Amino acid sequence: MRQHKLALCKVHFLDWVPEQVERTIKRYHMFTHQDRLLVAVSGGKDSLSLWDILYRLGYSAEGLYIGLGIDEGIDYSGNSLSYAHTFAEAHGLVLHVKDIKTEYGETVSELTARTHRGRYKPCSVCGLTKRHVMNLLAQSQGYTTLLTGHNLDDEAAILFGNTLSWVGSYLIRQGPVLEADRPGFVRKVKPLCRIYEREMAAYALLRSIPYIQEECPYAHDATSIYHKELLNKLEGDRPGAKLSFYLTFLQARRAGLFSPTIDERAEMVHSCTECGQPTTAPGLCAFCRMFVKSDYGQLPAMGNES
Ligand code: Q46
Ligand code: ZN
Repeated sequence: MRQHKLALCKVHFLDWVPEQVERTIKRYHMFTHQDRLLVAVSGGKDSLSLWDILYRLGYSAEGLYIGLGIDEGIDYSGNSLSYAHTFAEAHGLVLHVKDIKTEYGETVSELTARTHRGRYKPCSVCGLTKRHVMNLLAQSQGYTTLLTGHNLDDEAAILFGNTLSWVGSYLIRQGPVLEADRPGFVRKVKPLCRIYEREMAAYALLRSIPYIQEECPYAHDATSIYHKELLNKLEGDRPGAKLSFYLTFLQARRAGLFSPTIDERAEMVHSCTECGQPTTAPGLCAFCRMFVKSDYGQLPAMGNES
């Protein structure tokens, strides 16, 4: 690991990763052993490894798998669900499964094609759907904290995208912890935010965690992949650049470099008239609006929100 000037054998690497995650959990006051934790599990290496690390650290965490119905010839969603199931069963852990088609009548692919006449990319529709379902389940079942498997590469790419266009409202909210500072929102945390993607891949491999290797068929369209490639070039020349980019941003944010606008400070939170979830605009939330067939109004710009 050139970025840490550190070389470890398998045994020590498999101890090092959970130690680093535990330090991150404590450093950012993410949660304690008394919290009710819900991990968003996609069947990929990051979320399954996160669940594994929590298990090894003695935290009790349940999983949530969201069936998005992404099936572009490879049954991506079906395959990823079976990896999530396999892991949960092997460790005796509870996995909640929410299927979008069953619950709402359409898959993410169908929704993308229908709503907004295909003007939005599947990732925008998917992101909105996942955030809605995660918050709804976590809140309705009394979980205190929602955990996602975003790693350092994910966070640096999101930060890079938001910095390129200086999206202040996202920059101010990006970080290891998103507090439940508005009614109806569950606290969200990212315990892997300081671990490189390569390190997570090595962890999953060395722990022999079976996970879905294929990329989501829509991933090639995601701008974040391009940003990751750019950052990888930088990291190749300057090991540690990604970590430093992310950590110095957090420092700047803590120092008050970004502050909410007057409009954002005055922003009210309403309850969606359909699902009861929080929304900043009165009436339907963005998710429920997406399902209303006659409404082709603006979706919020969601691509870079994590
Ligand atoms: S699952 Fe969904 Fe990702 Fe696929 S459609 Fe895009 S956002 S790439 S993490
Ligand atoms: Zn709603």
